[in-house]
Amino acid sequence: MGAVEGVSVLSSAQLAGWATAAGFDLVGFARAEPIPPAALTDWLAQGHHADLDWMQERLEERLDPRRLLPGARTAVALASNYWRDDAASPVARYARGRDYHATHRDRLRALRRQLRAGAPSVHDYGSVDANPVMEKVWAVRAGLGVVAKNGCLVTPRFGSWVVLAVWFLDAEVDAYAAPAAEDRCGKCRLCIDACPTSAIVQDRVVDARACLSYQTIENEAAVPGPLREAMEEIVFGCDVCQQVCPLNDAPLRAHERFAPRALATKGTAELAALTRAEYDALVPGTPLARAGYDGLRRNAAYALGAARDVRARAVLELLCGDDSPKVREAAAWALSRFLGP
Ligand code: B12
Ligand code: SF4
Ligand code: SF4
Repeated sequence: MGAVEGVSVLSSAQLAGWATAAGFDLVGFARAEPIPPAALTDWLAQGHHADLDWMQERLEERLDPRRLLPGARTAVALASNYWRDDAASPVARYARGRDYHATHRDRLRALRRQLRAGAPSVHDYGSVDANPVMEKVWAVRAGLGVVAKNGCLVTPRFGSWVVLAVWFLDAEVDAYAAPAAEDRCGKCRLCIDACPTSAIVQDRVVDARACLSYQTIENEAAVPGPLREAMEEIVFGCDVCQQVCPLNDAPLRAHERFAPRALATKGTAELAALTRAEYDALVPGTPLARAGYDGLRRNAAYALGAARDVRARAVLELLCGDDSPKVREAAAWALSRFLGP
């Protein structure tokens, strides 16, 4: 560690070594300079955040890391590949294994331990998803990849099959990345055309209100009619715009932590028929907990209705008498798809 005008200067090679040892697949460094507000404020002004009200809060912190960590100088962008060649599932790939929030928090803790030992005067702030941090922007600035038309960060090595974390430091590093300025999509628009709900409203801009990821993970209210009709084989999260992407051609197999848990190996009808005891036994440690028992079965009922899967008639009839109003409503709607109103 060195120092210039009272500010510590850390070795980027050493930090990268710590990040790799902690389990991250990609690491890059950007100067922690403020983010121009227009893209975020326009997105919010259009209502693209749906009812994710926390996206509207703490905007100053979201756009300027020095509000989160006084004197922040460096953003360390970190990514983990989660792609594995597992069987098809109605659960999005990122959510099949151990919850990545827990994995990334463990990895950030390991980094912080190294920092405390190696550079005790340096302060830090770590973000995994839920913090007021624009993680894709930092990943681009730190040279990990570019934001593609599907709105995802796409990296040269793992395509877009990565989840992110950001670690701010009030120290400088000896080498910063030049952000990749290139557009990797060119004339391609496969993701825009394949999106089952036209949620990619312009290049790189996703309207959460129409996105099945939002609808299946975040929306506790009833999913609007035309959107449920698009939920065939989609129960938790959506990968369609990543699945069709040619930049995702040759991903590498991810760490064992991302291996599918038992809950994510179940089919749609099995998820609809889950008992509370099975759910309670299988859900801990997985991202599926976010939907809750009723939310997961509601989504599965929608997906069976979207597919007009007559084999699921018995389970749907059972769900019509469920304690949860939203499960009952989804099951009745699904049955009406092949039995009539
Ligand atoms: C809100 C949110 C959502 C919303 C909105 C999605 C969205 N695209 O914004 C919903 C619920 C729909 C969602 C869905 C998903 N999400 Co999400 N989500 C977030 C969250 C919390 C904030 C994103 C945000 O700030 N959006 C607001 C917009 C305005 O910001 P932005 O997209 O970053 O846009 C900036 C840049 O892209 C850039 N930009 C925009 N347009 C252009 C154009 C050009 C030319 C350039 C140069 C730059 C540029 O400027 C913008 C603002 O400065 C982040 C975690 C975090 N804290 O960052 C995860 C995050 C983006 N999600 C993630 C994932 C994995 C998903 C899903 C794949 C999950 C799934 N399988 O169901 C889907 C993908 C949907 C999609 N196609 O984008 C990962 C993305 C990993 C990756 N490789 O990109 C993140 C980073 C979480 C994490 N820690 O890993 N998500
Ligand atoms: S995650 Fe699904 S619904 Fe959302 S933009 Fe991508 S393809 Fe469309
Ligand atoms: S499918 Fe085509 S347009 Fe969409 S992100 Fe991939 S390369 Fe870009």
